[in-house]
Amino acid sequence: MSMFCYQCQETVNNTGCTKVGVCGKKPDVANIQDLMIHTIKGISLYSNELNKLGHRSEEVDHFVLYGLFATITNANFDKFVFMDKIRKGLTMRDNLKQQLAKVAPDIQVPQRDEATWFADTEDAMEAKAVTVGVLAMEPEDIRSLKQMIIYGLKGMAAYTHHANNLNYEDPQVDDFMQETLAKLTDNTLTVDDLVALTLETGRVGVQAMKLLDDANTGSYGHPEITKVNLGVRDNPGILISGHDLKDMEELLAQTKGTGVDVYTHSEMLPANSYPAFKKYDHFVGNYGGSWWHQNVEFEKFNGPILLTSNCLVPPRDSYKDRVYNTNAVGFPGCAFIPDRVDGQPKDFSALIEHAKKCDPPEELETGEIYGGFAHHQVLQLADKVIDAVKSGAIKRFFVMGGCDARQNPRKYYTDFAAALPKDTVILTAGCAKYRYNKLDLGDIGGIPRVLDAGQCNDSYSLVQIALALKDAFGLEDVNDLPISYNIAWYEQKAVLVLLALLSLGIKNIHLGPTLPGFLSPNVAQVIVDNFDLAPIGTVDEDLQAFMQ
Ligand code: SF4
Ligand code: SF3
Repeated sequence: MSMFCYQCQETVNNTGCTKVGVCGKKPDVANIQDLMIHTIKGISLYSNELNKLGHRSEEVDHFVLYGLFATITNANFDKFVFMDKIRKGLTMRDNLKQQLAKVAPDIQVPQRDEATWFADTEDAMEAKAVTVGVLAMEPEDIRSLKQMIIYGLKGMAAYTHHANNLNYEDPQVDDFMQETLAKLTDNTLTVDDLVALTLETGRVGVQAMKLLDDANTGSYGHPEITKVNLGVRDNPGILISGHDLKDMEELLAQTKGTGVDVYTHSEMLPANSYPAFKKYDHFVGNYGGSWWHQNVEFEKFNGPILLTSNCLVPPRDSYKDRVYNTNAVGFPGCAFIPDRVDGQPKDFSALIEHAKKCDPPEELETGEIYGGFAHHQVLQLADKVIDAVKSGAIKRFFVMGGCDARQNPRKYYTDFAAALPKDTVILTAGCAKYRYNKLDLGDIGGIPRVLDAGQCNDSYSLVQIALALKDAFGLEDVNDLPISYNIAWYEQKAVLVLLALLSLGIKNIHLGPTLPGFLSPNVAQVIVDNFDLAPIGTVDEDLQAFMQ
């Protein structure tokens, strides 16, 4: 076994990637990512104590976020980026240690390996990395819970990073991440301790998603109902993917008047519905489908592509020189756009000049799809929605958010959406929607049958909508609403979304296309028993169960 990773839904045989990742992650990268997590745990052992004493550091907060975010599935494949960060991380850890010794000499941080190890050469780091992987955690149930918590933290870090880019910070969220990372170094924690910490991760996850919702809507306005163009124009273009709206804003501002058009890909689709972006004439619409189509679609786009977060598929040589990464995204040999310095915008001039030399995008499709059904917009339609429920025109809502991915069983979600009775409405968020957002499912009295709240983090919007409906119908329990949850997961942001839903007491969620491979049989049973979480079955069986 040259690596071990089971953090995403496509892990080999739903048990673990041991030779190379299905995602394309090589063993040396997988192992060094494990060492990155080990490093931020060591930092957190000290920073957690300093945070409690009021000696907080934004630099530490952002470093810890980076370590979590960059190790998320399909974010960063560059071993040397991680080695460089780990060196910096060890210096940061030792500085924090000295600072703590000065301000609170009585506090004894447990001298666990995370707090003391050191390596600076590539060989020494690689030798260390293979000793700190997932399987080093024993026994199985403890490993399962600890890893689930780390995956939740990775999702939390990604969302918090995007919020931070918009100058929205929540120290409580950062404190929680560091406190939790510090706790995870403790080998005396019991299953009960870790179950409680899992739910707490979900609770703070709601707070992190709210932070990003506040950041996005506070900066760019509330998404509004929008018909998004799927076709192309005959100017050269830049394609922007991922989740970071600050990058979107700066790219649109810098491309204005250059003759270069801008298109969204995958999880950037919801940017089309924000008032602040709709005003740009050269913002043409959305190109293509969800992330895993990029090998074909990036090829055909012809122009440069900006990846602002996961999911990056290892690029083909034929278009690799057109792939630009930023934030936590990285791939050896691809260009990287550095972070903002002193609040100045990022410099996208290299992409713009590159685009000018490229052909316009090849047309993939034509037409339009609806977007913009985030909480503010839906609540403006609340009377119409409530009347439709009361009159029986809408019988049930199906929350079908989450992730998309490559494998054939995900056809289930297309078939499920198509098979739903005509008096049902799908509430969606995340790239899972691409399995059904181009089907012609019609509308109910002018309300489209697929209401797209936005990116995966906008699952927060779906929760807000559910809570508002609960109040409108005078219900005590959100589980009494005619809403069913049929969630698709792939990477760790979806893990956070799931933990957030569980922490809100939402029961009877169906999760697919498989339950996570990182759940040990006992841990899976605890979740199934306490939350009625179920795997998906066949479309017919599930429809029957949901409609009962
Ligand atoms: Fe395998 Fe997923 Fe890990 Fe990639 S991220 S190595 S596919 S489990
Ligand atoms: Fe998709 Fe990667 Fe998860 Fe934000 S882009 S939902 S998989």
